[in-house]
Amino acid sequence: MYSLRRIVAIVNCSGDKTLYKWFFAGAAAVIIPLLLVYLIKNKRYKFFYFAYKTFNRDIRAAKYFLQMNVQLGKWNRKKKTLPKLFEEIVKEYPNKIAFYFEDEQWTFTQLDQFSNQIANHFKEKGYKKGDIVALMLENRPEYVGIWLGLSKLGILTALINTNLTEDSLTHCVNISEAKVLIHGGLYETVINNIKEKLKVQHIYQFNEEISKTSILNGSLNLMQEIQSASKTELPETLLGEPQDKLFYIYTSGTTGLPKAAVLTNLRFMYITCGMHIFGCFDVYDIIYTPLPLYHTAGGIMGIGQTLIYGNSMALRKKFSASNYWADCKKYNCTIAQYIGEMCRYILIAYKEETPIDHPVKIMFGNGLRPQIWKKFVETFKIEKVFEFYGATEGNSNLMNIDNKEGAVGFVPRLSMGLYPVSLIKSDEATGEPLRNTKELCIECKIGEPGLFIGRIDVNRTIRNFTGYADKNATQKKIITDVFKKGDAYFNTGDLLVQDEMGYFYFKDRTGDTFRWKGENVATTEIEAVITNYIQLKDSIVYGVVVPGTEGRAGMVTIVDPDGTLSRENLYASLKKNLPLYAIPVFLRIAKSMDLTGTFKIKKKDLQDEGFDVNRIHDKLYIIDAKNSTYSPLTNEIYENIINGKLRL
Ligand SMILES: *[C@@H]1O[C@H](CO)[C@@H](O)[C@H](O)[C@H]1NC(C)=O
Ligand SMILES: *[C@@H]1O[C@H](CO)[C@@H](O)[C@H](O)[C@H]1NC(C)=O
Ligand SMILES: *[C@@H]1O[C@H](CO)[C@@H](O)[C@H](O)[C@H]1NC(C)=O
Ligand SMILES: *[C@@H]1O[C@H](CO)[C@@H](O)[C@H](O)[C@H]1NC(C)=O
Ligand SMILES: *[C@@H]1O[C@H](CO)[C@@H](O)[C@H](O)[C@H]1NC(C)=O
Ligand SMILES: *[C@@H]1O[C@H](CO)[C@@H](O)[C@H](O)[C@H]1NC(C)=O
Ligand SMILES: *[C@@H]1O[C@H](CO)[C@@H](O)[C@H](O)[C@H]1NC(C)=O
Ligand SMILES: CC(=O)N[C@H]1CO[C@H](CO)[C@@H](O)[C@@H]1O
Repeated sequence: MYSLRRIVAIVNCSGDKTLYKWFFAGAAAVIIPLLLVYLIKNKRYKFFYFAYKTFNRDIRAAKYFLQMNVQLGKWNRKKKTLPKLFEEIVKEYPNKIAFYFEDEQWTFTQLDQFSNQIANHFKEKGYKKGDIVALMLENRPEYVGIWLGLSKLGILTALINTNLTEDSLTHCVNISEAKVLIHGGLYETVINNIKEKLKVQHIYQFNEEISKTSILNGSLNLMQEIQSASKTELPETLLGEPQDKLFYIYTSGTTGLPKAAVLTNLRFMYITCGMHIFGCFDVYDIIYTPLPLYHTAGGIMGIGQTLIYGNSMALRKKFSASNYWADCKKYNCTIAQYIGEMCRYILIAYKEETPIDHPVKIMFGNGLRPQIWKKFVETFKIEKVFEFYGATEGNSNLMNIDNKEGAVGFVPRLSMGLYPVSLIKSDEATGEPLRNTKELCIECKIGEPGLFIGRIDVNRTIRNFTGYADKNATQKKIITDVFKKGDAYFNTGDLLVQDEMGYFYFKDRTGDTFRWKGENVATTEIEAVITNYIQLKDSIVYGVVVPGTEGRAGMVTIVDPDGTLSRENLYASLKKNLPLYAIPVFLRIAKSMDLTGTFKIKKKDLQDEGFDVNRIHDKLYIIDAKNSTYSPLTNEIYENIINGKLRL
């Protein structure tokens, strides 16, 4: 393995350019003649052309992939866990800053000592490996310190979405089977409302100011409790195994109740290591993370860089579009994270002509829309964007490592066997895979959108699917008998399309496509047309149920607080660009829109409210083809639709 690592080290990102070229020349000398023979025999020139075009990219990807596998194999063999790797980092950089937060600075030693106090306290109270603690706290260094401390004891932390209230919050805490809930002072009222319904033994409250002693009746004050606890390392830290469970992370479902995905130490290490290697991150990079830490993107991909690789990180309690670049400048960040619609909000907040003044070179995240990609990187002078695709619990991750506009990643066409992800045909309306006469699934051709799936191999971390706490939910995400009897694939539930170069583009989430007048309507296509017209305003398209009609009628909600939207022009632009059946029937003009924790628009609530004039206080309109516009949806029209007097 040593010599392999040497090669990898030589051909690395910042490595010697001469050796790099030399390596390519060597590889080319072997591959090109072979390819030529193959081509002349098979007349596959086109294939050759694309293989040539993507050669550079594919060699790099192969190198990173190898590097990542070598690293993970090594950690696995040496039985490393996250707390063990963190100990090594603390030894290496005791006085380096781990976190910048507001005006605080936390060194690695401070973070380590704080987490030891947590561990020692909970050990004293009799908690042990396998116990579960639920954590609901805003972004701050203590957030990481708390779960890190618990992980040293082998305790699992359920990371609770701080935006939850009432039943959904009770549900998340309940299904985690946590014995303890730790929450921040900010959520005092929310917790007070539901605490009788929780099954936990103890509730700890964390107050921002230690001097603030008022807490909920019956709760414990976390900072006071741990004050006397020892700051020294526990022997348990050394006992963990890579397969030990670390977290429950709740998938941010835009539909249904959240599900708890199980995350092991090894998986945390895999996600972090993948980002570090594919992104060519350096230990001197300072990373800016305003993303919520209870999700994978911020809480693992981001935080992992600090805990495993020793990067300094600037945290922010809550994302703010107008402070994004100012923060990056303040903390000298060279890398910044984004998610969901964040980039669009940053663009909206930007005032033309303001000088660009920040040290950020690289951004990584998920959700940069193809429509604003170019404008974003040009406006803010971003050198590299690493857009990735992946689910917390999934085994089919992709990353765009070469700035390809709009792509979520790629898999070299030659190596689809090494990284077994596929696109298969599915029923657009239900999302169910289609099957051929042999009852097997049908693979898509280039350019054909399909359901993105990844083969499950229970023997390999990268290809495994560890499932949810809920076994039934786990089964629902697995498709069996895909390409041969007995195989199993993870179903991402997303529709992607692949081009000839191997790049993947996001098309749609299954369930986002609906049927209307016997035709399939893809919401993303309509959204693209609308976005072109309304520019950076928020909008979302979905299908709503109309009594007495087949399928779903299209509906669009647009946020237009100042009322400047012209309904005639909107109609004209939809008419021009879409077939008749795809033009939304209903239009809702909202003042603002709710977001999920990952900065996506909440479609489910809008869909449930439909076009019910009695439930919705926003302005509602219905398509009016005669007048080429959207006309107000009056109570009378609404009643007529419901009674079936007015047919759509
Ligand atoms: C949570 O558990 C408690 C106690 O078993 C139960 O009363 C409550 O209804 C549960 N709530 C939810 C939302 O599951
Ligand atoms: C706190 O709870 C205890 C027991 O449940 C009760 O006796 C006491 O009155 C409560 N105090 C306040 C301030 O609500
Ligand atoms: C950022 O860099 C500048 C110049 O090198 C330095 O003066 C400043 O202290 C740095 N800021 C932080 C938060 O480290
Ligand atoms: C996983 O490993 C076990 C035992 O080594 C073997 O029986 C099984 O076939 C393997 N499964 C796969 C999918 O490779
Ligand atoms: C894969 O996941 C299954 C189910 O959670 C688990 O039993 C198995 O140990 C995992 N295998 C590896 C190699 O992580
Ligand atoms: C899971 O599915 C089985 C069989 O379909 C059913 O009996 C069981 O109640 C389900 N469990 C849960 C928690 O939904
Ligand atoms: C729409 O057209 C109808 C005739 O087709 C007309 O009576 C009505 O006034 C028009 N409404 C508007 C808002 O222009
Ligand atoms: C990400 C986030 O915090 N979203 C929402 C959480 O809830 C508050 C108020 O309930 C909203 O203001 C946030 O936008």
